[in-house]
Amino acid sequence: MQLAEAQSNKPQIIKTHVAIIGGGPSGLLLGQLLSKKGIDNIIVERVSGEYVLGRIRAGILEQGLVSLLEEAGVSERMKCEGQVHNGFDIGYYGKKFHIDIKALTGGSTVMCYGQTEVTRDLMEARAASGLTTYYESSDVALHEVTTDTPYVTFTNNGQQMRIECDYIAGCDGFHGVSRQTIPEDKRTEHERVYPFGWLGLLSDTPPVADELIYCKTERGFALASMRSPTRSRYYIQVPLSDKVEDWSDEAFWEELKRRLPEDYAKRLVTGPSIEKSIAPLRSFVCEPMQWGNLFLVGDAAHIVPPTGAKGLNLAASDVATLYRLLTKAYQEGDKRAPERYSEIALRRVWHGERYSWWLSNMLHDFDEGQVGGMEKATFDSFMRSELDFYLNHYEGQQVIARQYVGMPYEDIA
Ligand code: FAS
Ligand code: PHB
Repeated sequence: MQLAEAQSNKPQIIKTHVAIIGGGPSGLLLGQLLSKKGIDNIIVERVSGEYVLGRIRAGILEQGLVSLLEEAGVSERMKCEGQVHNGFDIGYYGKKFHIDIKALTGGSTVMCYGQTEVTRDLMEARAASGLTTYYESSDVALHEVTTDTPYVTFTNNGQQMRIECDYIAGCDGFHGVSRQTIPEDKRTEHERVYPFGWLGLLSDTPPVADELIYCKTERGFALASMRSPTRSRYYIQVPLSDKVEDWSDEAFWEELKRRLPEDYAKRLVTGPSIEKSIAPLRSFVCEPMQWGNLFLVGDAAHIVPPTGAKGLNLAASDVATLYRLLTKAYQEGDKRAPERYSEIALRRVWHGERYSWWLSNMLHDFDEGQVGGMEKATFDSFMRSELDFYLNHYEGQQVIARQYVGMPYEDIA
């Protein structure tokens, strides 16, 4: 064996406090916050940074996430370019209801600022901090996570690598390796796969309204969102059997017009799509969210249908909990603090899961014969009446608004 080959097969060993698997928003935000507390960390990411930025995902940030980005020192551009939203509309079979979240919650609002931009800001801050990220890594594997000396092995640029650390944060999304590291008989996975998907379109056209519009119609769900005053993000519910190539831009715009309230449909500005994709919808929770010194964060532990704009925001509350507990361990010597992560994180995760499942049931058209153990027509009638009640009562609108802005983060005493 050549010397060079022998060297590349001999793992290069690096040490850090926390090894972070995944360089999406969860991993990047956790890394930035830990670094601010003097807790060293390394990110191992499977794809390139450009590929991560190419994913078009979430658009609504809860106040909790906005505050975390401020704490991480990466909120400047968001404050300049993001748009504070005080409410949103719900179109209900052509009727329009305005949910004034600011009035209904005593002042809370949400920030409209794309996940792509959050990720870009975090990447730039990480690079500026000189923190290490190994992009385009393969064969990532987690080892001895239930001991005090866990480690991560992977291949990067042909070199075998080994990170020796105190803790591993599994921020590697739904298809990552971290959740699989928890023995199957030690984890419980809850799942609901929805019988439809969201066909999303991004266009450099002015948004049809200043705030979001969620639509429930006989033809199915639609959502009008945005990324800036010149860039719009739209979604329509489609059958799972649809393929994105089945949908021309023109067909998309025509269907969206049929689902928007009439006054919005009339003023919709259409244009060429710059991105178009179909996302499947599922509710998913893995319990527990930790195993020894491995902690699952964000989509690695849970998935929500995007109806309630909770996916990215639940990832953020996981990060908030984990970083504060790890800070107690390193700065206060409270080595048992991280043991509380899963219990605390799951309380807020289940709130977000139920809210997203509940809104999805009310706002979508279920075209499967049996839903919830009853005929589709019966389920539709129940859901139509439920949404009608919540929209037509102040207390009902308060319930919708309270969770849309996000439940408070638990104090970590
Ligand atoms: P992510 O999946 O974003 O990041 C995980 C990272 O880990 C990825 O970069 C991946 O490459 C990497 N990785 C995977 N396996 C690895 C391995 N073995 N080793 C190293 N790295 C590995 N949420 C909303 O609120 N609103 C929306 O509209 C919305 N739309 C969505 C559309 C789609 C198609 C998807 C998939 C999700 C959507 N979400 C939405 C949810 C989404 O925003 C997530 O909640 C958010 O990306 C969570 O961030 P992370 O936990 O960092 O996971
Ligand atoms: C988005 O802008 O992508 C978005 C906004 C709100 C949602 C889902 C997606 O509930």
